[in-house]
Amino acid sequence: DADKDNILEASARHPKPAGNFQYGTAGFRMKANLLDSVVFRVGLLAVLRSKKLNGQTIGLMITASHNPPEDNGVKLVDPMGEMLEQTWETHATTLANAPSDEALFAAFAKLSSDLKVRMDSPARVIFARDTRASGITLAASLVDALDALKAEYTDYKLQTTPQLHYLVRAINTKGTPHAYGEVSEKGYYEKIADGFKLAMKHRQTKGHVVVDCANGVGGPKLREMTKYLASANEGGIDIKVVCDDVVNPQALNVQCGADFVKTQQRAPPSSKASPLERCASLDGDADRLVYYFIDSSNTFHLLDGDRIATLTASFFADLGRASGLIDRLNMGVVQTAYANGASTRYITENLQLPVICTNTGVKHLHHAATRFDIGVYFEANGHGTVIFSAKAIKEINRHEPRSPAQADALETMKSLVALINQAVGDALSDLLLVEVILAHKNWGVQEWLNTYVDLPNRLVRVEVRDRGIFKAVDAERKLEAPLNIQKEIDDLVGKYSKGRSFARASGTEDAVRVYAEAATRGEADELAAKVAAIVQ
Ligand code: NG1
Ligand code: ZN
Repeated sequence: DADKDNILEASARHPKPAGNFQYGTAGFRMKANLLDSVVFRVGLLAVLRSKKLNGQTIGLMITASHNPPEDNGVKLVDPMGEMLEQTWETHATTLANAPSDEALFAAFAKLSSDLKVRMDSPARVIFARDTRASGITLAASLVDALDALKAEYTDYKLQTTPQLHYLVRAINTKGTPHAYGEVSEKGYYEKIADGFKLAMKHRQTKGHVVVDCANGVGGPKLREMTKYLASANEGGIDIKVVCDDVVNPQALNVQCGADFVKTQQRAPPSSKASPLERCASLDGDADRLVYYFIDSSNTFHLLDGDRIATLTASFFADLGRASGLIDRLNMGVVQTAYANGASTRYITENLQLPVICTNTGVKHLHHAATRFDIGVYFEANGHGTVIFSAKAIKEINRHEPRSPAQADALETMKSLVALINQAVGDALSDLLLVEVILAHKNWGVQEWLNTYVDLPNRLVRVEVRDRGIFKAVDAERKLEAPLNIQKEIDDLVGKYSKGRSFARASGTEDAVRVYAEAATRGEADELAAKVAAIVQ
C-alpha cells in the first residue's frame, strides 16, 4: 500500500548504521552522526502513538541535555506533557534496530497491528530542538518520516525541553476544563510570569540572581522570559544572564551549566561571583537547575535538587498551614537513593512530611508524586517539579479563607499552581519558584543553606566488564545480583558512622555508579572507594 511504498522510499534516505540502539531513561542519546535513522524511525513511532491515541498531539524533542556538543538525542512526549509511556520505549528500540528498510517496514506494520492502531486516524506531532548544530538536519530527518505518513506537524524550532512539554499539554487540553495555557511560546511565558507576579505581590527579591545558562537554549529563552517579568524595583526580579553564548555551538555545557557545577562541586571557572551572591546554573536544555554561592571565606556551597526539594516542601507546608488547607491535602516528597541522607531526615523529622524513594529517572519520581495531593519531586542533580492532584486544585479553588492571612496564603498557593510547570521539571519555572520562596521567607542563600547540614558524600563511576550483571532492587538501594555482593557492602557500611552506600548500573552510561555518604569527608571517600573495589 501507499504507507509501505512511502516508508521504504523515505527510509532508504536514512540508512541505519551498525550498532544497537536503546531508548533509555533519556530517550536515545549518542554521537549526533549516528542519529539520522534513529530520529527518522522515532518519527514513525510518534505517528503510530498519535494515531493510537485518536490524533492527540505527541511531542518530539531533539536534545542531548547536559551531554557534550557533538552528542544529540531524541525523546517522545505523551499528550499530557509526560514522558513516553514505558511499554512504548520498547517499540522505539525495536524500530531503531530494524536492520534494513524492509525490516523496518515489517516491524512498523507488526506494531500497528499488535497495538491495534487505526491507520485511518489522524496523526499530529509537534517538535523542537536545542541549540546543537546537528539539530537542524535531524529535524529534517524527522520531517521526512512525518511526510511519509502524511502526519500533521508543527516545527517549534528552538525551545527548551520543558517548553515543548508545555506546548504538548496546552494543545491537548485546549478548550477543556483542564486547559493548561495558550498554545504558544508566548503563552508559556505569560502563564509563568502571571503566576510569578501574583506570588510576588507585596514582596521583593533580595538583590539579583546570576544565571549560568550552560551556553544553551536556556539563555535566549530566559532573556525572553524576563521581558514578561517586572523589574526588581517594581516587585519583579533582577536576573543577570551569563554563559549564554549560543553562537559558538562548541561552547555548550563546557565548563559551565548545572551538570558541571553539580559533578565538579565548584562554580564555572568564568564565574565572578562575590561572597553570598545568589548564583544558579541551568543545563543544556533547561530542565535542570542548581543554585550555589561562595561564602565570606570563599568556600563554595552547592544548593542542589535536594535543597530545592526541601525548600519547596517547607514552603508548601507553611502555605498549607497558613491557608487552613493542611488537613485536606496530603503532601509529600519523592527522592532517589542519591538524595543526601540529611535532606531525607530534614523532610521526615523537621517538616514531618513523608518521603518516597524511587528508581533513578524523573518518570519514576513523577509517577510516585501522583500519590500525593501536593507532590514535590527532585533528583539531586536538579531535575524536578511540584505536581498537584485534581483534588488539590479543586480544594485550592473552592476554599473560603477565614482571615486576611489565610487569603494571602491561598493566593500564593494559587499563583504557584500557575507558575509551576507540572508537566515536567523546568529550570526556568523552578528558578522563579525558588526566587518566590526566598522572597517570602526573606532569606538569602546562607539562610537557605543553614536549614540542615549535608552529609559528606562521594559519587564514583566504576568501569566494569559487564554492567548488565548488576541487578538492583528496593529503589536501587540494594543489589540482588551478583550474589553476595550486597552482604559485603552491608558489612562495610556498618563500620562507618552515618554510613550509607549503594551501587547500581547507570541507565545512561556504560558504568556502575557507587554512592557513599558518612559522617566525615574522609570516611565518605573511603567507603566509596571500598565499595567500588567490591564492584570492580
Ligand atoms: P544514570 O546514568 O542512570 O545514573 C543519570 C542521572 C539521573 C538522571 C538520568 C537521565 C545521576 C546519579 N544519575 O542517570 O539522575 O538524570 O541520568 O538524565 O545523576
Ligand atoms: Zn536536561
